[in-house]
Amino acid sequence: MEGTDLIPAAVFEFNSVIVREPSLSVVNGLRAEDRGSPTYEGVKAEHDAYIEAMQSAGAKVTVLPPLPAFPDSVFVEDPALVFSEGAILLRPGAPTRLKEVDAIAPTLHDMFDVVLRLADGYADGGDVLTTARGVMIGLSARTDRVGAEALKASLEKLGRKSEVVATPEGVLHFKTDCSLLDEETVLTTSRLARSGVFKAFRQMVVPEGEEAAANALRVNDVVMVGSDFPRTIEMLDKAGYQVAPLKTTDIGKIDAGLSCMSLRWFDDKM
Ligand code: CIR
Repeated sequence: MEGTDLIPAAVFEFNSVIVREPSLSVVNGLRAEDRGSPTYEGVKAEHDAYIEAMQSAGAKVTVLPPLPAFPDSVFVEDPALVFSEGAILLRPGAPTRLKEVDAIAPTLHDMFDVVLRLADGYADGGDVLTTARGVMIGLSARTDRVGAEALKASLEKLGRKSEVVATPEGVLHFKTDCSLLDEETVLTTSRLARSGVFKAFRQMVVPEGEEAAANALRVNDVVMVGSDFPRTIEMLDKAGYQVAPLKTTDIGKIDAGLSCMSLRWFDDKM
């Protein structure tokens, strides 16, 4: 409406999503520990269900083609960050993933007026949690101090404040251990809760033995949660969240969860 200020969308409100089809090479995806390889068919089925869940939650999904040269490229969250204000091309900390950035760059240039590029160091999107209070950047084996500071500077250019925090030792990404449930509430593992990073939030801690459930994903009214985690599903259900259980058994074998498979933003021109 002319003369009316736009009301900013809540941090979990998204109308636009980018995903990338898994390639046959996904079976060779990186993993910290060998718990057996995923099958291509398994990952594809999980990915298809994920796309459907995004659409049911009200987002328009752009599906990019598979990239056989990059086994982990189905995890589009890591090479870039996206916001209503613009996109940031990152520098993933795993050498085999660095060039995924060049593969996604043309799409982001097509879809965003502003596209920044991380100047230095390394940073993975999996280490970045966007909350209503600001953006949290977790230091990890993939995101180093130089990358985190460079990212902070890029975020400032987009008008977003951020803070650099620690990821518990041995945890792949900051968001491996947490997700946002609403403006005030995070779902977290007890090891991350203990670090004190979420003091300002209401915290829901995943039950012991279901740590991988912490990488859930709120999209509009729906909280997507791994279907292998019944106690977490029950806890969220009882707390009044609309839970959509999604299978993550195969992608879990290559250290992924639900946030990893998409880039999400609210496009106010839509
Ligand atoms: C990797 O090690 O890079 C992939 N196998 C898993 C990436 C998961 N991404 C994420 O948590 N954002």
